[in-house]
Amino acid sequence: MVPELQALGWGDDFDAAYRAFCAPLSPDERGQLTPVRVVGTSRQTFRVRGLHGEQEARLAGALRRQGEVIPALGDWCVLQMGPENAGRVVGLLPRRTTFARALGADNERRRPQAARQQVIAANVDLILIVTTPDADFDLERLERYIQAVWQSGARPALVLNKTDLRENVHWWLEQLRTLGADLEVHTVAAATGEGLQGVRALLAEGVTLALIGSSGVGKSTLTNALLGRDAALTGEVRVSDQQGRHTTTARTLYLVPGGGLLIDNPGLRDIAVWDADSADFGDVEALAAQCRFRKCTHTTEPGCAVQAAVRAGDLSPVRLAAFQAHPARGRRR
Ligand SMILES: Nc1nc2c(ncn2[C@@H]2O[C@H](COP(=O)(O)OP(=O)(O)OP(=O)(O)O)[C@@H](O)[C@H]2O)c(=O)[nH]1
Ligand SMILES: [Mg+2]
Ligand SMILES: [Zn+2]
Repeated sequence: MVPELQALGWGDDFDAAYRAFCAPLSPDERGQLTPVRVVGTSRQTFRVRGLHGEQEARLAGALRRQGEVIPALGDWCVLQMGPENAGRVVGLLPRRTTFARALGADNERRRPQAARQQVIAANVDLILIVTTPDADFDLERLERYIQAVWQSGARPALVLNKTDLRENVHWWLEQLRTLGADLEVHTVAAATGEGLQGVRALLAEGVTLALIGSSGVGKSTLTNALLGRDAALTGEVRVSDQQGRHTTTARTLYLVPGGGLLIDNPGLRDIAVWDADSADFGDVEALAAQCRFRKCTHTTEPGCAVQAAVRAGDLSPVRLAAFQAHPARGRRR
């Protein structure tokens, strides 16, 4: 596999999906295409990175009309190359993981036609939930975050930051351990560099890691420490109530020197998580019933009705990813 793409998180599954996308095209058409990863998003354009470095790209009209499949940060896309920064995203490859938040009723009233979930990041392998030994510390909220991460298909781990502020770090650590025996917990002080080697070790070649947590817990400070440069803006926390100021607003996927990819998210107020128990995948299950194999995993099997529906545009790859990541899925079989 191409090393440049591998460093960006490419894998056999994306490769197979990309080939399938290209298969019906003429060699000429195929020659205009290249796989890219979304490394930055703004309202109208995407920043994408692939074999030809980084560039801005627009979403092809046909894709834009299918509101549900708008590429998100971390997505692998098919880019139709053009003259400088005139590339167009013409395809979205199926996601490995989808970290999304349900949109509130308020948002739905204003944009009734919009998708009911907002994808925060796609194809993230590991999500570090950052908290601090102070007023932010809330085991119940952390538990909700952990659930949300599992639902996304990614693996959760915890980071207790600002340990330089406490003598009794051990006590806080014990509290976090009650959240799960196999849950990895890292204690760090991002501001001083203390304890970072454990987090650094997670950033292997091609691994995508994302940071979530309240505003002010030090996600951007940790990002800068891992990148070795001041890439992300950081902000003081308010003295009055210890709350952060929502410093981070832009969303970027950084390439970490030495390997791995990192997403520094804006502080979450609280995630209205995609409700696991009420999720209804009747449409996907009806398709799955038509697969050739009873134990089909709907990935690469021949005769898979689910993948066929995705290819035909009848089933959104986002929805399939949500179905694949769903914790209750295994139980129903
Ligand atoms: N004492 C101490 N302060 C820290 C540490 N890490 C970060 N801070 C401070 O905490 C404040 C907030 O840090 P940020 O990195 O901006 O927090 P954030 O999580 O990115 O916040 P948002 O972008 O608003 O979500 C800054 O003043 C940092 O200097 C640490 O390890 N120890
Ligand atoms: Mg920040
Ligand atoms: Zn199948």
